Amino acid sequence: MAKKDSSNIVSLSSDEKTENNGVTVSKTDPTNSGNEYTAKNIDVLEGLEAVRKRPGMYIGSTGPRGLHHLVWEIVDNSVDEALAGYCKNISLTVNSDNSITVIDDGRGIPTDIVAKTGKSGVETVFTVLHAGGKFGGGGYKVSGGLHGVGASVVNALSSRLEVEVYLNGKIYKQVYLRGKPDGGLEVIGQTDIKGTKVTFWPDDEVFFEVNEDLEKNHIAVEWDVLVIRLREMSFLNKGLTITLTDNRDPEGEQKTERFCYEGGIASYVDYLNSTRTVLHKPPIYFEQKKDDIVVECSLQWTDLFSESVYTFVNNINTHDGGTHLTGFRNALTRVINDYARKNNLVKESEANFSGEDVREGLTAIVSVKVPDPQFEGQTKERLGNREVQGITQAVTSDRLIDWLEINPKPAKDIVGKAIQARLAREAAQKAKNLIRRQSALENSSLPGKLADCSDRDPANCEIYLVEGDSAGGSAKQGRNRNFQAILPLRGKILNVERVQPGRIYENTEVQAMIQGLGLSVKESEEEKEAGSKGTGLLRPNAQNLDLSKLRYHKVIIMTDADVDGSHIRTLLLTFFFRYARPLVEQGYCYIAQPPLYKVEKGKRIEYCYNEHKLEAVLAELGDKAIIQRFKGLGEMMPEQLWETTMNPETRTLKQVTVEDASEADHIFDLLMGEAVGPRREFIEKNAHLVANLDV
Ligand code: TSJ
Repeated sequence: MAKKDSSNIVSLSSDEKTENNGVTVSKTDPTNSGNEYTAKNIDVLEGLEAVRKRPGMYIGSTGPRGLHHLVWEIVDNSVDEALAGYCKNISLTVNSDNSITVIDDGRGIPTDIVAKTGKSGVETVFTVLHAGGKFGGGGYKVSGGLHGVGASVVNALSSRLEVEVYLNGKIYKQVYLRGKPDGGLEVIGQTDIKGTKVTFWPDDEVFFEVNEDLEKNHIAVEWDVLVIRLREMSFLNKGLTITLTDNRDPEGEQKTERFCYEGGIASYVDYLNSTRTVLHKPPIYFEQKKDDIVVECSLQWTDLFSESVYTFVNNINTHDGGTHLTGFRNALTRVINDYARKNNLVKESEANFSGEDVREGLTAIVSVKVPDPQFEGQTKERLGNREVQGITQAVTSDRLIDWLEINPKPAKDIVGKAIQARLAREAAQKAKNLIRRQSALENSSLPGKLADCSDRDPANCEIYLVEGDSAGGSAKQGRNRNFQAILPLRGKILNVERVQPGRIYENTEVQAMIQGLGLSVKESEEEKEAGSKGTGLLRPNAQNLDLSKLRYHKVIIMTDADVDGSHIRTLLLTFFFRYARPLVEQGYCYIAQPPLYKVEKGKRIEYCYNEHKLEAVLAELGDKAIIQRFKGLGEMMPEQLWETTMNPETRTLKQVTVEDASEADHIFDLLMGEAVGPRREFIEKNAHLVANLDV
């Protein structure tokens, strides 16, 4: 795989070194002249200046998500090294001063001079935009979405960065301050290990959050975010050990977790299905290489009604699927239909299973390694490489045919599940047609619980989806009825995973949302192909939502700022993600931010949206101040609710992105993969993941 490309690297002995504008260059390199170095040096500085000027362009945001992005940018380099087969252990430590250290036992970043830049490999990686992995070439690089912008971006956005390389028996070290070398790459000692260690201090000038009073708050990486992604990375890289340590506890207590899964993505499927009833054990697993493309899949059917299929390219989650997913799905549909017919499990007169029929209850991971991945779509989360489709399809077909042959008992159960799914689909279609007819009669019927607004122009209008009747009451009184509608949802909306797709419409809360929002359905491509006449079923991953009759251009989820509230928010986001994704994609979905506390002293009233702010306010107002904690929206006076959460002049709204909704869906899956007790705990621990959407 990644071989050293000697044409790019000129080894350098000390007597051949010369300095040029602070850049160490090689005299022996015939392709470079002094002037060129100067020009290149300026280029480089401009590059890193540009990163500091517009960090968002490179890492998406300067909030929590951008901060975590820095971590992944560094970790990805070590994972690449593991992907190339040279690294077995990665450790990530969050230090007490909020700096982050990543260590791997790979080959070590090359220290030789790179001809094109005239700098050491190390300095090139940290100071030249997009220089990562320029040596060697080949191999499978992480380079999707915002990933792969390079270590130089992390360097530019860190107040300080230290790198140590353990190579050739020596310890090399270099330090950078806000992206600029603070001295050269120096040998500081001897060693008999190999690897790379990087510590960086994310720049406080760049990363912060602004609170409601426009004050800057420091932000820090979050344990749970790191755990979820690092666990996923070790699932995706069979046998790779990743250790996470957090040394930030003020009492000095160290938190640490180690991830290593010999079963790779089969362990991932086991994990996701740990509380589900499965149709066969262990999960199906295969890995095969064809024309430089590695296809690795694991799949297991459960008795659930939904499908949970996650796809990855070079360890990156491709939320929008792509050619690998299409190939995988095609293989599945064909092979299972063929198998069912060959073994007389379906009658000749019966129609084929649809793709959705065979995927009902399926949990699967599809992970491909592609040398030059092309990412498409709005969020660059869909794989575009055409060649991957046929290869994934061929590999999946071959291996699935073999598995079904060797495992006739579970094979029969899987076909049985598809038969049930098809029956349910046909029954649901009848029910749906009934609803159609009803709504055709009552046409503009709106749910009884909806308190509508008077304005009829959707562009001006907002609807609040509110948890519970008491909060609904406060919201109805507090709102501006000209343009704000309130839809109270009673209790928890159903768990869309445990319900047959067609039957979600039987849930009154879901019906109320669909009718209230004015959602309708276009015929899906799959239904068109199947030749069915407008079944109009909203299906998982549906792109067939018709938003032309959407009644409000802001759909605002307003739930309590507690654990149950965040659970309901997760459920709603999961519902939107699976059944109404265009609503999120087109930016119509928002989350309201109700305050947690009210502090009063004399005439002065302050609302606090988090504990930090509460502490600051209490410190300022002293102990004469009075602490009211809002346990729920229903406890707030209508005027308070208006002032803090609903008034466009004073409120904060967070717009939900597809990524957020997808994350909620994924977290939801993880929640359901846990046992009941731990699941509850997990929801509590991760409530903030959904709460702190970073826009
Ligand atoms: F880039 C970085 F600074 F962010 C970083 C890189 C951070 C960390 C923690 C590790 C790494 C890193 C890089 N680990 N391992 C490597 N390997 C290489 O850069 C490397 C080594 C040898 C060859 C070769 O072709 O001989 C090629 C590469 C890419």
